[in-house]
Amino acid sequence: MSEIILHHYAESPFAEKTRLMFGSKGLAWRSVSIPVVMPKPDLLALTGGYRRTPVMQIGSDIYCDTALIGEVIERKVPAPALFPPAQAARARLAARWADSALFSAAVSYAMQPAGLARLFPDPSDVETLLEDRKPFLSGGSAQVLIPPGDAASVVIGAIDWIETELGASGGAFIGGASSSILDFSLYHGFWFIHQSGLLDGLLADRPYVAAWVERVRKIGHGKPQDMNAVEAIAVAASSSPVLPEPFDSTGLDGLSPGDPVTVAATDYGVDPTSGRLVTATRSSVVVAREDARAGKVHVHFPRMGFRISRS
Ligand SMILES: N[C@@H](CCC(=O)N[C@@H](CS)C(=O)NCC(=O)O)C(=O)O
Repeated sequence: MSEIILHHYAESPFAEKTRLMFGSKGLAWRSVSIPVVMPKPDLLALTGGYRRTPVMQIGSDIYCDTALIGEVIERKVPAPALFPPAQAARARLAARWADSALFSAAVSYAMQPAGLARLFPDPSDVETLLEDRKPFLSGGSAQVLIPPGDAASVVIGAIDWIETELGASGGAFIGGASSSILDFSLYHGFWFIHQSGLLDGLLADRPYVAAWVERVRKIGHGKPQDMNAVEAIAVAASSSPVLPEPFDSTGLDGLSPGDPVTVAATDYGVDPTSGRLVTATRSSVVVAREDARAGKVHVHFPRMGFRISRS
């Protein structure tokens, strides 16, 4: 099996979610550092347009979005389960809320003046970041940054839910004795607030959440080893994509394999990837594209949260 390569940057909450998912499964993986802001020419050589963080590569298969990355590594290493079958719906539903509403609230909370000073000691970095993320505030269906009061309500509410549940269940993790997607999706927003120096104040009288944060942190990142982007692109160029899963036309409005399509996120960071439809299942879609440096790559996206359009 080709190695798992993660394209990410240290400060990204969704990358931290993924690093912990890898850690929970004890994975060995290669770590490619990508820029925090555009341009990201090496990443786009692989994705063809998708710019969000992180992206997972296995050979010449490129997996976008952490919801899909979780499902793919679950198939490779089923235990311990990220998605325990008996919690299949509730775990994914709660993770989806955490990855959208709680993530936006956590980032907005952390970026209040006291947090910004800690996150970005150089104020010009804040300006660069906000300029880069401007398109995230329009064009899609969701805005990442929300007003501070709204953000505080969501963050504090979520902390109180977790405190009550862990106190009542006596579980080490949200779903019970083992970690699952619920822990990783709920945790990464708090991790970002922690980076801003503002988490301790929120958890002063929330002992169960404080202990859980520490437990999740200790899961660690598995076994990462650095790789540079040029090497990763060479891996793609010398590999062939895996055999596609059977095509399921459900909800595809007459599209067939081979048709030219674009696939783009619907919430924010909506930059499209163009190519030929390779296959679609009820849960994922795969687009083939040629890149001058990476050669023929298959780019995989989840169906939920992404729009497939004929081009
Ligand atoms: N739904 C996506 C969200 C990813 C996301 O929003 N990542 C942030 C970083 S934590 C991002 O892409 N920011 C812009 C960038 O890195 O270019 C996922 O689960 O992967």
